[in-house]
Amino acid sequence: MEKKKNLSNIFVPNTDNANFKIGIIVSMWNDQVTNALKEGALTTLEEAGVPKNNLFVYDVPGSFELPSAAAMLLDANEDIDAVICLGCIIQGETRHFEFIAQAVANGIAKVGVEYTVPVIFGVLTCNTAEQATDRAGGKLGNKGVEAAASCLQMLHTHKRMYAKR
Ligand code: DLZ
Repeated sequence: MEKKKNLSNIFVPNTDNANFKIGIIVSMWNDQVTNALKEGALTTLEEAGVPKNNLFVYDVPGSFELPSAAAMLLDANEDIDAVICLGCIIQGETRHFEFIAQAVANGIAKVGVEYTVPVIFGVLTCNTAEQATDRAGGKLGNKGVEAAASCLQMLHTHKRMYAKR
């Protein structure tokens, strides 16, 4: 079988993950793609030792809603240590792509800075549907896996930074 190749070098920290509580927000636009991202993220986190009960999955209508849903979750539940945002924005005939992609990227970054916890950008921004499926369990790997790996890396960085407080 052909080996699936992620675009980045993935390092998944696989120890001391049992106490992390992680929110996963999934956009329902292009849901075949985003469900594959979700599966990739869930499998990676569980294989790294995060218990199923510590993973809190929520759907939102589209990627535009990802930042506000991440903020809502962090506001509503102080136990959440990090949030992974998963979405798929595909270029259409109108200018929606640039507005949504820009707003989502800025919004997700802002939530992370405001709450000082990892808020991960697991959003595909593609020119074609084929580019998206290639990156959602296809020949270029799975961005959901990368998002989960980034999340665990950032959680350990956060833990080290806050250890002396
Ligand atoms: C409206 C819209 C369009 C045209 N395209 C996408 C897309 O490619 N990917 C995506 O995640 N969401 C899209 N949306 C929906 C918006 O993100 C949002 O849900 C609606 O504008 C309602 O706020």
